[in-house]
Amino acid sequence: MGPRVPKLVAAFVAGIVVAAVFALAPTSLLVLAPILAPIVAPIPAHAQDQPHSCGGGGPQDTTPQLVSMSAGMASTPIQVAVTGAAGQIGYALVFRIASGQMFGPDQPIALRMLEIEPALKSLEGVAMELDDCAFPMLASMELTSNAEKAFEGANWALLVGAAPRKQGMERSDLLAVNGGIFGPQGKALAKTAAANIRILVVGNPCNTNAYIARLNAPEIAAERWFAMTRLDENRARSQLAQKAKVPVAAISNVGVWGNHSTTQYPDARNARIAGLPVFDVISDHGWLKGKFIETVQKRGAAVIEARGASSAASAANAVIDSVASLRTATPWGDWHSLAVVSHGEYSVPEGLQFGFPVRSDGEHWEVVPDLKHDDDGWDRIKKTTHELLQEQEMVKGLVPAQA
Ligand code: NAX
Repeated sequence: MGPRVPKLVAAFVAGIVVAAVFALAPTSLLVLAPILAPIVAPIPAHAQDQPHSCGGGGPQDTTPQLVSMSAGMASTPIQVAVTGAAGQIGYALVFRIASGQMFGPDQPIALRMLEIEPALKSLEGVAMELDDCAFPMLASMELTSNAEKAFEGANWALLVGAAPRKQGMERSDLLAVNGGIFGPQGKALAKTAAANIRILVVGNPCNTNAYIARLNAPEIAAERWFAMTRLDENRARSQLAQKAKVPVAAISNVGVWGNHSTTQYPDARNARIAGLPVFDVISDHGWLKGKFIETVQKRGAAVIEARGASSAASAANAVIDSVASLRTATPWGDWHSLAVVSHGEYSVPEGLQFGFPVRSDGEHWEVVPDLKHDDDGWDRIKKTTHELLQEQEMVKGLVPAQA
């Protein structure tokens, strides 16, 4: 690593200076906008999000002072539906939404929480605690076990609730049970959500649950559906930062390809540390090609082993990050991970809900084109594609025949 250190330090310092300029002078983004626009184009068109107050410097930026400096007070509440709101991710998530961490501190929130009947009492308790926080921007709460009601007028739907995998359950059983949830929820969204709805599916198996819901809601553009691979990206960024002994903010361009499962491919080949290729900075290439990938793939199980419960706060945090990645412009040259509908990019069959590196201009998104992979990378992408195709086959009966 010897001669690379000065380069690394210089690049990191330069990165901090650029970040500081962006953070301290939001107007510089406006000046740069015309220059950046062609770089992120062409981006598939889809309708705009509700006007919002968040004008920070990128997906990670939720700095309250900057947000309130950059926008006036919004008056119309944004309608945010959260399913499984009394579950452990739900419990970690709704307080952050209500406090303004997802949409900015000036954006009123109407929280629409869906639970199954037996969990409604527990949801009442969550609502009582939300009341007790006296969040200034929490305009209203709807508690219901009726999906159509929960999604009424929703601008965002965060589909967290899902049936857990029980002992002895095959993956196909889990898919069938969850298909029974996500098919009807797709239909309900198509019926009652706002025209500018965007949906993030978290409940597992999230890629295929998103696929099922999307195909049951042909009225909603496919580009409005997302499944969450951001927790995997965040896990990968932390692992790389710890290995390189640099702050996690120095890690960028981490894409997680494919399924949110143990076949996912966290891509260190295209990732960067302080702007430099990871393979130039971390000399332990054996670790990058092996242990790193395996650690990220199996991190969920490792958390369960240690905590006695699956990831909740980190998953809720990744939901906040995912929404921010779509609502704010991706810093120039960077990308984030989201599972989106494939249009055949990187030879991934059309229609799969596939984890890709994605960039956004705050309104529209696109899969980052022209990234290179070595043979191992392509093999891993093929493997995770194969798994998703198998899942697709297993849920054939849960989606309309024409699909
Ligand atoms: P919990 O079991 O704590 O909570 C799930 C909640 O969903 C429960 O309160 C349950 O009553 C509710 N629910 C079940 N069916 C419902 C339905 N039809 N409508 C509305 N609510 C319903 O699980 P939690 O730890 O919160 O995890 C939620 C989901 O996220 C799981 O499927 C989990 O596997 C998945 N995860 C996804 C991650 C990702 O990165 N995509 C990471 C974390 C997590 O593993």
